[in-house]
Amino acid sequence: MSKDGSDKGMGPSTGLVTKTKPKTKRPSLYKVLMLNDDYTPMEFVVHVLQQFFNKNREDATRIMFQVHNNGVGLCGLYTYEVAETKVTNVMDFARRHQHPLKCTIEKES
Ligand code: TYC
Repeated sequence: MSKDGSDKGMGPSTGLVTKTKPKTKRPSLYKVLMLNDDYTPMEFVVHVLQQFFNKNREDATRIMFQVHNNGVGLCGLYTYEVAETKVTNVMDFARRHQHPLKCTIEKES
């Protein structure tokens, strides 16, 4: 009860504290996958992996060979908007250099 006599219908305090769970959900992540083709030069792919996916030369080379040998390779995991932007920017860059390099997005299970 407050000093003015109103208790706003709350009754006596029971000392019970109810916690509300913070409702922050982690965003879903998406894989950006690079696809092999017969024409894009290996050095160009390594350059793309360094410039657009912040890989060092060693990791970039490993991923490039993974794609070259297996048809597909993982460039990174990002939120949807970031993944989409990477794919657009990479394919734009490749097209401007007249290479057929392709990337795709796949939802992380
Ligand atoms: N297969 C290409 C070549 O032999 C190299 C390559 C690697 C192309 C990875 C695309 O995503 C790629 N020149």
